Amino acid sequence: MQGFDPCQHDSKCLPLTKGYRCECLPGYVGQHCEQDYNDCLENKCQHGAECVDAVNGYTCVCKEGFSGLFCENPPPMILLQTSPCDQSECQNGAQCLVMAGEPVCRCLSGFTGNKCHKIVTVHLLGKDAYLELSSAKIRNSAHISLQVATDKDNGILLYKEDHDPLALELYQGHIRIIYDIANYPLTTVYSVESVNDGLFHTVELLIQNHSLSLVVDKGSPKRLGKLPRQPSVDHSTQLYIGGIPSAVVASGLRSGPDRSPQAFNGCIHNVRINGELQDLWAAPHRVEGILPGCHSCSVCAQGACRQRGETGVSCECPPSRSGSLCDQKTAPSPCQSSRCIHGLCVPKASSYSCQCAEGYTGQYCDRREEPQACRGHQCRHGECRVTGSGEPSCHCQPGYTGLACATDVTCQGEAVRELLKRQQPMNTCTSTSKIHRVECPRACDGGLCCAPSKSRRRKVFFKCTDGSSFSEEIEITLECGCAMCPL
Ligand SMILES: [Ca+2]
Repeated sequence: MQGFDPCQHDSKCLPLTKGYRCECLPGYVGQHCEQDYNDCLENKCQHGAECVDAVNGYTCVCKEGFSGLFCENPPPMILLQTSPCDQSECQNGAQCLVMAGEPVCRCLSGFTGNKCHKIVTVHLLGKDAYLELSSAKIRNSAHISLQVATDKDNGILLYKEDHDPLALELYQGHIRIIYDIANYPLTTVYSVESVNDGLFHTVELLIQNHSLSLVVDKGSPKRLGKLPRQPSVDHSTQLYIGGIPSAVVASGLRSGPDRSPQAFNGCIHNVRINGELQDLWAAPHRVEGILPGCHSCSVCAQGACRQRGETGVSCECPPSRSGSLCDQKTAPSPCQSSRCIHGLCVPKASSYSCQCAEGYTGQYCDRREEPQACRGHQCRHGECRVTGSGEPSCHCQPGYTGLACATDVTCQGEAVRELLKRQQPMNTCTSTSKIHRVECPRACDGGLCCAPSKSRRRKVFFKCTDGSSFSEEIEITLECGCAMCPL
C-alpha cells in the first residue's frame, strides 16, 4: 500500500492486520473519510433560519432582523401602539383622553357636546354682529338665560322681533328690559347690578302670566308689572342675540329719548331657552364679527389665562377653583398629589384611585399588564410582549438574550459538535456519533464566571481501533450562565 493513501481529508491511515482503517478528522465520515458529514441534520437554528453546513459545524443564516448564533434574538419589536383616541373626533382644540377604554373629549371652555362640536360661547366684535335663533321654543311662559362678559357700557343682548318687540339690553353698564307694546308707552325695568366689569354675569329673563322679570346674578327679580298683553308667543318671529339686523331695527322698537340700538361687544356664554343649551354656531343665521369661544382674558375669575388662537381663551384655575371660568370654589382635590403613572386620577371621597391607560395595571398603573397571549410565557430577564402577528415574545433586559432572556449576552456559549476520543494505551477509541455540546469560554460582568448552567448526562458509545467498544456516561453541557467562579 506504499505510495497510496486511500484516506481522504487528512485522515490518518491505520494499518490493521487485515487491510487498514481511516481515522477521520472531526467533521468527516465514511470508510475513507470522504464525506463531509451534514451537520445540519441536527441543528439549533431558530426562527426559520437557514442552516449552512460546514466542516464539523454549521452556520445559521438568519431571517431579516433576527440575530444571534442560532438566530434566537427576535428583531427589536415595533409595538403596535393603538389607542381609542386614534379614531377620536374631538373638535375645536379638545384633548382626547382614554377613560375606561373609551375616548373622551375634554372640551376647551366655550365648547360642549361629546365631540366638543357645540359652540356655547361666542365673542361678538363687529358693530353689526348678531346671532339669530329660532324662537319656536318660547311658549306662554319662558325662561331665557345667558351669561355676558363685557367692559362696554351699551349694547343689545337679546331682541325678540314682534309687533310687540321685546329687548334685553346693556345700558350704562346695567341691564334693562324694554317692552314695546303697540299703542302703549314703552315699559322698562333696570337691574341694580352693573355688569360691565369684564367678568361673566348671568342674566335671566322670565316671561310668565302677563309679567316680565329680570334677574341678574341670582339677585332679586325686577318685575315689569301687570302687562296689558302677555308677551307674544308668535313662533314665526326671530330671536336675535348680540345685535339686530338693520332692517329689523327700522321696523322695530321705538326709539326712546336715551336709546340708540347698537351691537353688543363682548362674550356671550351658555344661552339657554327653557333650560335647553343653545348651540350658537348652529344658529340659522349669523354675520361676520363673531368668533367661537371667548377671547377676552378678563373672563377668568381667577387663575392664569391662556390665548388659544381660534378657540379663544382658557382659564387655568388655581387648586381651589374650578369651572371653565374658574368661578366655582372647589375642595382641594385628592388628585393633586396623585401617584398615578400611566393613568388618570379619579377622586374618591378624600382619596383617589388610578384609572389605568390600556396595557397598564397596578394600584398606580405603574406595571405593564400581561397580555393574554403572554400567560405562561416565561421571560427570565425581560418582559413578554405580543408581536404584530399576535405571538408572545420576550423583550430582554439589556445584557440578556435568548428566547426566554435566560442567556447573558457575555456568556452565550459556543456550540460544538464533534466526535469524542478516548486515548488508551495502544488504542484510540472514538464515539460512534458526533456529540452536540456547548462550551462556555467567556467571562461575565461583575467578577462572575461563565459556566455550564444546564447539562445532561448522556450515554456515549465508543469504538476503538482494536475493534473493541464500550459505553460511558458523560456530562454534556447544554447552556451556559453567569455564576460564582469556582474557588
Ligand atoms: Ca459538515
